[in-house]
Amino acid sequence: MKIERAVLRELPLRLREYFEISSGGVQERAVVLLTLYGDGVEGWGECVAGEAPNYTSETTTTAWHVLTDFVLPQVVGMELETPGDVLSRASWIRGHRMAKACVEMTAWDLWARARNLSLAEALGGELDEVRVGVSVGLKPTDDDLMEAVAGYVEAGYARVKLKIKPGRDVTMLEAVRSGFPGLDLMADANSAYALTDAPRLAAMDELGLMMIEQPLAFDDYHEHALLQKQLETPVCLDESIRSAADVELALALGSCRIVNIKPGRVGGLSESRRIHDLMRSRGLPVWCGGMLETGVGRAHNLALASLPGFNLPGDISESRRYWERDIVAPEFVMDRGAMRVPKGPGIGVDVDVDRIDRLTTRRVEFRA
Ligand code: OSB
Ligand code: MG
Repeated sequence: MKIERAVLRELPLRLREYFEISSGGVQERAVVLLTLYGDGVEGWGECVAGEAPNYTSETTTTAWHVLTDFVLPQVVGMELETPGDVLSRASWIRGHRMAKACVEMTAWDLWARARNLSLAEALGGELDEVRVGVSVGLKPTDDDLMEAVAGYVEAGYARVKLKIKPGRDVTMLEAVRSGFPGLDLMADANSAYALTDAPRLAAMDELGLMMIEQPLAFDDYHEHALLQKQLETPVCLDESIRSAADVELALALGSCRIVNIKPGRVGGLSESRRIHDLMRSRGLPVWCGGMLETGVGRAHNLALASLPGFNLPGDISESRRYWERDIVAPEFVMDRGAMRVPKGPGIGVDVDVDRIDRLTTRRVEFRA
């Protein structure tokens, strides 16, 4: 199929709650959405870059620049055999995986719709529903955190992830653990620690955490390997993993035992599937991360998480955990800790284009 047209939009959307991680916080999201057209259908995708470069070096602004000045002009007009082909003309571009992933994921939706397949089917997904968890941001006090966790446990989430940083860690986690003894619980440091903090991180071994996510530097493998040797709790890498090659390196060094896959971070769904296949072939678990997406990005994540190797609950929470009102219909809801994978063509949800157009603050269009 030929990619005939692309429309890139940016719109502000306010999270219901301020979300804080060790490296910064956000409430006003700048949502970047791409639409690709071809064969009488359209595909939708979302760029997961944040507003500030505190998770990876990309931002919504760098993604906008790379998409409009380099990637989209090369992609529009090209013929696709498989969705992954869309990036063949962009392979000379170093980095900018979130920008590239946005195009690749949109091409997957387009391609699946043109074949009347759900995105999950197109990817080889097997599960009809996926177990999901929730990621809870840093809160000012332990009381605030306990209240938030109680609400999510009540809602039925299959596991709870708590953001940590030095000073908001062992004591805070102990409080949550004693309040919720049987809860599937994990911690995410977003690179807030140094190897010299190993004893502090080892103190968390007593808490029965499923894993500690990205304790050390975003670009480090060696020190994560040295740390993993000192911990019983599995290390899960997030920020450090940009590709299947990175996973090979991390496994060879012993830097982690679990990998979080975010298609936006690794350059798209094709690379996500390679990571899934690699981890599965080693008998190691993966789970799908999230980037505070709207329903568009969430739909992509959910389809990916229907692959059989996603054996731990993902950061794929209900629409209402993020937004007063989502931009897709139906909104994403959970039933007893699980979310149904949409069965309709492509991402399987309707995108509210009228509302998106009303909210859009910048828009660029490319035609073949
Ligand atoms: O580290 O997983 C992370 C959000 C923004 C940046 C980094 C992370 C997160 C989350 C949110 O944890 C997960 C979600 O989308 O629910
Ligand atoms: Mg993380």
